[in-house]
Amino acid sequence: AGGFDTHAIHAKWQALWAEKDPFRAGGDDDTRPRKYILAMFPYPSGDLHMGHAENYLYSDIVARFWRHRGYNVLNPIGWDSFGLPAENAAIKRGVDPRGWTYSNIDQQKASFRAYGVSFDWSRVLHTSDPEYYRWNQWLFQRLYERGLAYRKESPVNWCPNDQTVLANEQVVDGHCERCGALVVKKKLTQWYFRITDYADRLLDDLNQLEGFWPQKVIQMQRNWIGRSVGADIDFEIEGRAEKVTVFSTRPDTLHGATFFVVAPDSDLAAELAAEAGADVRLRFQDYLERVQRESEIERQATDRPKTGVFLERYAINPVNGDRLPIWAADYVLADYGHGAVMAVPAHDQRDLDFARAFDLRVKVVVDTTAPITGAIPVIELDEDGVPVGVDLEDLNPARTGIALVGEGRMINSGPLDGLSKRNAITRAIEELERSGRGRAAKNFRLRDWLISRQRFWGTPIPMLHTEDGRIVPVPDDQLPVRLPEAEGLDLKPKGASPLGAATEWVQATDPETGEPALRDPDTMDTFVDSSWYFLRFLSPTDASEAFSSRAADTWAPVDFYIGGVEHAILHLLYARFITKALYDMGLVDFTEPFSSLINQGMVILGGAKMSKSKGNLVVFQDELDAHGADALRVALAFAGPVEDDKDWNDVSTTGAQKFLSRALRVAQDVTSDPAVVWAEGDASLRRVTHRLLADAPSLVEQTKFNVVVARLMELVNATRKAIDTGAGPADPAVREAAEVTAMVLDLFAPHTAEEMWEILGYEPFVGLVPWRSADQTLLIEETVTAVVQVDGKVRATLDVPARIDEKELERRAREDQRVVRALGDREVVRAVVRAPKVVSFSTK
Ligand code: ANZ
Repeated sequence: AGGFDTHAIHAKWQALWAEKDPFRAGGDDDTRPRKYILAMFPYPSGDLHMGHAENYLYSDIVARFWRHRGYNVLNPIGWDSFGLPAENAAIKRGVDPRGWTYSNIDQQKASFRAYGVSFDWSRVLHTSDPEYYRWNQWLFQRLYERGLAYRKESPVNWCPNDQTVLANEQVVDGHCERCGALVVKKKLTQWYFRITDYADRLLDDLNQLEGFWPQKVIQMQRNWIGRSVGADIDFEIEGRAEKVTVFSTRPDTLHGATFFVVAPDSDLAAELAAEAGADVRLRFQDYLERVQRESEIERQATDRPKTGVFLERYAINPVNGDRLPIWAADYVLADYGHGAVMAVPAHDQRDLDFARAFDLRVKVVVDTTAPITGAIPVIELDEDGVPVGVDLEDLNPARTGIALVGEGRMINSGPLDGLSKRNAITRAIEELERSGRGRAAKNFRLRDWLISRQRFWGTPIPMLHTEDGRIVPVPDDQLPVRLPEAEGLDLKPKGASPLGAATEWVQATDPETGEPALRDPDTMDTFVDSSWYFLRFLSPTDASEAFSSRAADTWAPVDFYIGGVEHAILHLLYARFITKALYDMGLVDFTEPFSSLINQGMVILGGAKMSKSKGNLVVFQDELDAHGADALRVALAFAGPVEDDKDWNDVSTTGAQKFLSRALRVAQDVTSDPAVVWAEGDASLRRVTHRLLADAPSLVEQTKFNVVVARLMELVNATRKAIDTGAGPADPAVREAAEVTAMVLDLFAPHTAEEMWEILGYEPFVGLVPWRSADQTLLIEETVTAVVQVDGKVRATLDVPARIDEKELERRAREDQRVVRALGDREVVRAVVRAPKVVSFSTK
């Protein structure tokens, strides 16, 4: 377009970048300050798509910016190359997942180069390389030594169709995300990482990230970790020797407990049912089978009818000796707290719904009509502080169906009577501890991280199972435990890892006794791979350690991290956990891996998510071919704020192309040589140039990339005008504007920027040129005199900035006292505003 061979310009600079590798990070002797810029590494599922185009554009803008600012920038790239899609593709085609994976990686590498991304190509890593996953195994051993990796039997999500374990996030509304089959719970022995040991720190340290991470992500992590404080309370069970403990956030309501509920899928429920009568056992079995088909989400839904089975057993309320009937009901979860609750229907909605469904007793112990100082009363109070026209009986939950969850004063609670809810909680815990019937406790929603997968394409778990049933780690000097060839293995999911059938591979030797042992056939969740990859980039080829602690001290944590909000919880939480574990091992000197985080929006089309199946996919490679990388980059950067979704209908590649041609023509039209004296240039064009130099840094740091592009367009237009109708092509200000355009345009359109830089008479690379500092004297606002007329008569003059907009000028005119007087009480029916010179008001 516009007489330039876009394709040739792109090819030329890509070849030169490949040859000279100008964007490598500086080494140890580099004294510049450092910035570690990272975009979440891609999964090689095919070629790059528009989501990648956006993500890596933004990180590239930031990386290029800091290079111009004089920083030693690390902007690496690697591939998250283990995982299911490769395995599924391999199963479908009967081939090795390796081939599929690495050919996609090659394609993505070529596409990144074609997109002009300034990566440090000397640090490429692939998590599926033994040189990488060896260190996953090393990490596993370090966690195992500290008791942070362990095996346990517990109920896991099981897809009966795919014959495999699913992570919680792979279960959608109770069904398998991939095949749609109803997911069931199955008890399996699996490896876990003890992330719950870090729950408090993972929660508390979020405070440090306030203002640097999106608030939404911080909140999602807080909810996911879900800390609750309260008490553990021990209950006697009639006919049973051991007590049963429940967790409650409301120990103040213990006097209001009227029944007791156990999770149907808990060991306790099975034990209690086993000792009950035959018909109870039968009903319980039926119920349990039904419950096992439900997902956790369904079970926690508040709007579904309550179900349960009375086990014909009783718990004893420790404070008043009441006999509490024990029910098994699905709204109590087996793996939260202790899998059992004391039910207080008057003050807990779920308990109340259940009590009303099965006609159980409701006992109010908090008078929510009683005024509490400091709390906002829900009820209108009269002068004496007594609620107007409300009687506690009016609020009786048994009749209204509404639990009394608010503030109030304790009643029917013996020694707690009269206390506020908060004081009563404290007192209740003191009392429980004193009498040995309970203690302060806290609980987390967070579960330990199940990392075993019955898959082929992942990191083998480096553990051995001996004939006498011991579990022995593979010693460090025998790592990596390499994956065998896929050839000859049936990768189809069948309930057990395909590696178990690799007869030669599974045979190993117990390093302690020399006896035969079997390898653990499972592989690790690929989130293990991505939990520490940002550290591997610091010494990616080091064969002696996972990462260099010294390099970590100098480069990490990551200064700027960008990726999709779909990683708001899992990846980011796991990376935070592993970072803290490494800190405790003395291997890194920081506790948070990512100092700042940005979630980019999605590229959508016509308001909808793009997908192959919907047939609304805009193909990255097609756009590159049609418009060139620079036009695509500029169009995406210009389409809107980073965090917003961008509708492809608003992404104008042709507009971007025209802008880039205009910029190139400006460079071509410059007739002065590089030796000009800037100060002799046209002042009004220089002002535009220097305002951009002054404003762009903070705009980039606030990721307002679209605004910077708009300002570049403004500068190119101003330069064009100066060449054609103003100072002329030989004016130093024109050269200066063109040079600054090239330097700033490098963030967005690096090929075009390099081309301009060359046209302007310089050696490559504009990508490495230091940012010019803005001349402060040019930033002082130019003022002009505006005239204000009322009904044709000049009533006032105002000194205003030359760049004032019409709205602001009108506002100032209306506020001027002389104008106010001239208008009197007459009404303005028409205002004509010509910024910055004239405002004319007409009255009736
Ligand atoms: C008595 C009580 C009275 C409760 C009251 C609440 C209000 P969070 O905040 O989510 O931690 N609970 C305990 N274990 C449970 C389980 N395994 N499945 C389902 N519910 C369980 O919730 C803690 C509260 O949830 C606990 O406090 C318990 O009910 C219930 F007016 O105890 B509460």
